[in-house]
Amino acid sequence: MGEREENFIEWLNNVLFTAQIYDYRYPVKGMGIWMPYGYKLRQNVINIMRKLLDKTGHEEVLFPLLIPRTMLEREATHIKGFMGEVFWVTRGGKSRLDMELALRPTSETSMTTAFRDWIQSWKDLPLKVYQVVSVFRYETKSTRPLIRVREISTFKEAFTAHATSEDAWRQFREAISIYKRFFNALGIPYIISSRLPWDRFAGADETVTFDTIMPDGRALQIGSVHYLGQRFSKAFDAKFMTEKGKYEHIYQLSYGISERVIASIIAVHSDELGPILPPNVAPIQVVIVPIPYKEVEEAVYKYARRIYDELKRRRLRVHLDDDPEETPGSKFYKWERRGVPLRVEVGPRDLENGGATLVRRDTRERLFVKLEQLAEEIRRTMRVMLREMKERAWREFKARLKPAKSLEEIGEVVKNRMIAIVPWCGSEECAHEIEDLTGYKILGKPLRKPRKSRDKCPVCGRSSITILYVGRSY
Ligand code: 5CA
Ligand code: ZN
Repeated sequence: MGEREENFIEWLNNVLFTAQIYDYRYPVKGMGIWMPYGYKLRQNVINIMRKLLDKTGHEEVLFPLLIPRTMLEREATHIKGFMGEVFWVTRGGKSRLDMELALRPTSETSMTTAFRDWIQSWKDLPLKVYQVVSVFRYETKSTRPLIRVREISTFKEAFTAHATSEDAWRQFREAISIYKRFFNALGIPYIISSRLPWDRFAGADETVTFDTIMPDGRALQIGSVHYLGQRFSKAFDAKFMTEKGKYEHIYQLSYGISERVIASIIAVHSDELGPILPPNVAPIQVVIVPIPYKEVEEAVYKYARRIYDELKRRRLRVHLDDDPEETPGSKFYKWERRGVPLRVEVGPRDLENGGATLVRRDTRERLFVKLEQLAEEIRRTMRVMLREMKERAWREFKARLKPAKSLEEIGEVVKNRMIAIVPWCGSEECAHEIEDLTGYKILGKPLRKPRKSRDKCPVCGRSSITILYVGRSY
């Protein structure tokens, strides 16, 4: 067991800084800085999401950060859930504000306000928008870099409005499918579960979440989809005219992800040295390291530069590290720790043979490739690598899901850094008992239809109709 499993948050914090992704030393609790390399990674990840959303008819918007108190408090369940987490702006210069302004903790209230003004008739529906913004939550649980921040600076939140509940539920399934494609593209394994009623988003009738598992065995919620129904539209009086000329309240959803996705990429694709960035989002896909020898130094550098130009021309994200002051060995180490998926070594032998040596960050496999085939071979290797990284991540993930038949077994499974799969009779009391007696958290139940099985609920002994995922979580 290494640092990654034993002391994951420490490890993550160090790796984020060493790889020059994220600097978590900013002197406000729960707020960190995206460094240039990390910002590029973040941008590449967001762009995958943007493409998926744009392709499915979502449009990007940008709302004000501040929400007037009355607007935020308009839907009762919502504000009840968020009240303790809101940052307030109470002054402007020297004067007290008449109306206090909240730093948005989420945007259901401002979105519904705009929807009321934008939507007149059924012809305006469905409406699907999203934004990528900062939201602020005065988190009271311990803050962690990327994983639990107070300024969530990479919050992608989507909001949709529908004429019927059927259409809203169809959208619910579409949102889940978009997130599946998103996490699959990044090779992040997940379980999808329906949250139990007391664990839903404040103001939602149903919450489905995506959870992955960190190296220390704790679950991390990396995305959620909420069915809001007409709760907000009724509170805000957001109506539309139906085809028959009647007025009805719109049906709504919201769904979101955050920088937890970046933390997960690093956590699931890494070794003791640090991250192994998936080639499709890596800011640098290939680093070229010349290995100069006496006499042929100039020729090697020139050849490396030629390879750089060629790969650049072929639209690869490539970096040439030709600093003569640093040894190749030290460069290898440096770029490995920054997670660059591929390295091209160029030495006198490669020069002689008219090629270069390609090295994978994950398996360290080496391959000599002729110059004419280099760009093509890099692309092929990146595809293979992504597939194998994904398979490895899923294998490790599945090994951490383990059935547990009794409360004692739940304890053992979770202590061994795994998530327990527990048969459940369906009674909410039994679910509460499981949480109270084990001290662990129920992540949720699978989406599939309940079905009687031979397994027994560990609390009441009745037949189970579904299962619960139980573990530690962030
Ligand atoms: N309005 C809805 C949909 S965007 C919403 O706010 N849902 S949420 O509260 O579940 O947040 C969406 C996702 O943001 C969560 O699934 C989780 O992955 C992430 N998230 C929530 N709080 C934090 C936090 N403090 N730091 C980092 N990520 C967070
Ligand atoms: Zn039971």
